[in-house]
Amino acid sequence: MALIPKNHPRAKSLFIREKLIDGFDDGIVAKEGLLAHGRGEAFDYLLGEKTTHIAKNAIKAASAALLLAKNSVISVNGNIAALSAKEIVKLARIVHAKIEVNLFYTNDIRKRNIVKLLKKNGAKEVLGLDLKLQKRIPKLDSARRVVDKDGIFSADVVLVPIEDGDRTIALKKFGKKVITFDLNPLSRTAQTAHITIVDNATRGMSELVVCCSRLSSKNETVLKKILRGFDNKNNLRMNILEIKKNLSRRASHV
Ligand code: PTJ
Repeated sequence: MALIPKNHPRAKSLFIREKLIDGFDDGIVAKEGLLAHGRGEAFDYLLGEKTTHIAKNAIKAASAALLLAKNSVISVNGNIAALSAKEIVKLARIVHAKIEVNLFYTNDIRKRNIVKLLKKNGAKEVLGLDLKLQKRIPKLDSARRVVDKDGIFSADVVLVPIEDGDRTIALKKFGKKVITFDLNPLSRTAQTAHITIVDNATRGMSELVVCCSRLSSKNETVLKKILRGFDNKNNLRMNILEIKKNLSRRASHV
């Protein structure tokens, strides 16, 4: 791990970056995952590197959707495993979700490393390795089409953090409710998902765990009301305007 002084003005962002690099060295993160993180970092910078009230509202809606789900699945790729393994396991426990490893740059060794990491963090069962249970998501060409029969294939709600656009579209067409973390409100994933949490997944996953735990005592009527009150188009619009507002403020202080 590189030596990062705690008082460095960008220390938090640099620590997150180190997690990804360690994840790459440990065979968890794909090389392309480092580039994907860089793209996310740029948007995080423009959003002020904090969980905005807009993101908090999306997190509330995502919590309601996860708590109302009958068969929810958290889809895990290399990046989210390296950033939030502990939170994935906590979240799965609170909302009774299954955990499935599903990679864009598919690689059996990396899959097994991710499963090991999740189990080290307390996961009892992780789907995605059993060849006998493999099924295909229709209308999807990437390796991500191969999913577990008892996991993503039969899920009603799927959380797909740090995702590529194709699968979100295919999952939605296949009738799944899709929740994502994507720092880029303009990406295809962000624009396609039912609920887009525009926040750094590292921060947002912790918030989601807290929010799910808080709302877990609420009844169906309350949760459904929260969900009905959420509009993803408006959510994305507000995030884009937040970036515009931040840029305007900076422009007037150059
Ligand atoms: O581990 P694999 O093989 O499944 O590969 C995972 C990656 C991330 C490489 C793959 O899914 C990919 O190429 O994704 P994309 O198409 O680059 O999309 C990633 C999206 O997530 C982009 O819109 C980024 O801005 C966003 N993003 C990156 N890091 C974060 C993020 N969003 C939230 N939190 C982050 N930390």
